[in-house]
Amino acid sequence: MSTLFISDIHLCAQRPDMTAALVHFLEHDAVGADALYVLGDLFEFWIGDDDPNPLHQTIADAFLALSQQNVPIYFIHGNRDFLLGQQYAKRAGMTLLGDPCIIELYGERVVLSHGDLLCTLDEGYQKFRRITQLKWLRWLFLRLPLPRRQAIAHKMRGQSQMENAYKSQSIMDVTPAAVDAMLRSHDCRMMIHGHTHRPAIHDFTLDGQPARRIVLGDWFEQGSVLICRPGEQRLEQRPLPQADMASQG
Ligand code: OKV
Ligand code: MN
Repeated sequence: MSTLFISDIHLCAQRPDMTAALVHFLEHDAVGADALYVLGDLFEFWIGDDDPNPLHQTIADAFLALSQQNVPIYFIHGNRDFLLGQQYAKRAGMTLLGDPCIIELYGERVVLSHGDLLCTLDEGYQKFRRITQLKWLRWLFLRLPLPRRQAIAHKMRGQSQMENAYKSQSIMDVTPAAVDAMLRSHDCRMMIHGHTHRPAIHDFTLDGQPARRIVLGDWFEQGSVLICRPGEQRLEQRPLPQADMASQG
């Protein structure tokens, strides 16, 4: 009996070791789980389900195989792969969820979110979000020819990297008041999110009652997974499978 949560894997063609690590996780660790939740930023960027990037098919195949072994897979968009659509979700056997989303986890109500919504002090990012959330602008973007989308996305990522270099760590973390408000408005005492790349279990008090916020880790130098069982949550960092094993699949 276990439910798994991962996020912030940031898959891209430049990190074949990460793709191999995730496929290994899906084929070995996730089999037999009650469910797998992916809380966003599975991919480093996403410019449409029609992108022929072979990495996307490799990952879709691995997720689909897991879902066919009766492990339901749920996906919440991150700030990087927010354009991932129903078409790809179907190919990967995943169900798309909104952000935030409330689930009942072994009898407890839990809020799930990617976490970017909670970083309210990051004004530059929140402006980016407001613009790219506009329905008509997304519609337009997705109708551009693929090379145009690639060029625009490449430019936007370069711009963002320069801006982030000047942002302080505290601006890029969650705002405690935003966490409290999200828990209160959904009548929950537990939240699970990613995005900040600061894996931790934070216990605190909310309106006189114990509350818990679990932050998932990223996959950059290691794997990271939250394993939930009735009454228990364990956050694990895992070394990547050996490179020679990874290349053998
Ligand atoms: C994802 C982020 C790039 C942050 C563009 C409309 C517009 C969507 C888009 C283009 C970029 C996603 C889809 C990407 C996240 C960045 C840079 C910063 C902070 C438009 C709708 F405006 F051009 F019309 N995009 N891509 N960033 O490369 O995946 O999260 S992306
Ligand atoms: Mn993120």
